[in-house]
Amino acid sequence: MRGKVLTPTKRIRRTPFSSKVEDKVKGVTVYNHMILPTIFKDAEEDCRHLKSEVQVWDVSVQRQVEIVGKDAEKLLGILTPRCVKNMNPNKCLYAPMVNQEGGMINDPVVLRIDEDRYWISIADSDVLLWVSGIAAALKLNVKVIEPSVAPLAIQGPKSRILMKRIFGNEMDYFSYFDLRKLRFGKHTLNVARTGWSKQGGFEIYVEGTEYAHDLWEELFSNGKDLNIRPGCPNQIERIESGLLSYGSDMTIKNSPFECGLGRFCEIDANSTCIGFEALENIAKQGPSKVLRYFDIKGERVPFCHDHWPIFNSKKVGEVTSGIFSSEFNTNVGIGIVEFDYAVEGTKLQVLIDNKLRDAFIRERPFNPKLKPFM
Ligand code: THG
Repeated sequence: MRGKVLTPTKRIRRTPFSSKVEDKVKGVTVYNHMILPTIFKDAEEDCRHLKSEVQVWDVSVQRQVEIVGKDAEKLLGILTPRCVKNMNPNKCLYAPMVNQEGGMINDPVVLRIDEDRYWISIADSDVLLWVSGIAAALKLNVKVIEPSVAPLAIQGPKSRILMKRIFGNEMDYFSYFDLRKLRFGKHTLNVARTGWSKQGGFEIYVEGTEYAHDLWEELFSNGKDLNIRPGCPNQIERIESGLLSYGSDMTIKNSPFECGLGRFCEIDANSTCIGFEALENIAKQGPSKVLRYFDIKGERVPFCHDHWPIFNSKKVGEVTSGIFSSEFNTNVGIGIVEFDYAVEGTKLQVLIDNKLRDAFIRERPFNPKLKPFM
């Protein structure tokens, strides 16, 4: 499939920013039935730039599933094992969603936009249908819709300097995952200190199309001396930083405990969630396999479009994401491995293109910390 043309259809949705980026992108993928840029110059150059400057990402594919109405909090408590009671409207929550067997449905960020109004900022699976189905079956007093919201991520060490030029000194007082309402002309925007990189940054939830291009132009005209560029989530940076990709690093077959999201399952505080009994059982027994990071030796690994089996005489797991990192001068990976082999430093073999390579387990990602702003 590589190098082939993606035939545009109505089902592959463009974004409010497609016209701004389509002349500059070298690669795109489809995520939530919508176009997501993947490469601008090349993955390595995009990564270097992200780590030293500021980028604006069209992450419209991070669709919002809006729950609004009297039973909104109740429904949210059914949808995630995270405790969402009296949720702080000034804080985003990373909140795994699971099915009745405890299998991952999605790993979204949740925002409380108003008293009875929440946005579930989803990864790539059809959450709108899942949530609508549950609301309908339980006859809850809510509306479930996909509003016209297109997140723009401003990422990189210079992102705060840029945001201050547009939104003022308030940007100095944003902690990680804070959510605020900021003014842009006559508009009120939801802005959070989040984003799918660990280089520092913000996400602006652009509503409708009225001011989308003005905001884009404002960012780029204020960012000239900061070497601003359009960008996109970068595979090298996100694997180094241990940020998980739903559909790649985990699927509906994995429990949150298997994919390192056990700490977001507050089953002692929320017994109303779908999958509660399953999660209680898995928590009691402990998962039989767990997510780990990998240092894969040898030459640069090829593109990992599926997964690579992991062996210790027999098969003991799978690497689900892997790429060469020039910062760490090795191949970095994410995968799921049987518990007995998951200890820091354990040497295993990974099968890539019919050749076994040595790989070492890491319990922490290569870049374990959020990088400070410049
Ligand atoms: N931002 C928003 N929506 C999103 C994403 C995002 N939707 C799709 C996808 N990304 C959802 N998945 C993730 C995965 C990881 C994180 C956020 C969304 C993340 N994790 C941090 C980590 O793992 O270190 C922090 C988690 C925490 O400690 O709370 O940021 O990026 N709007």
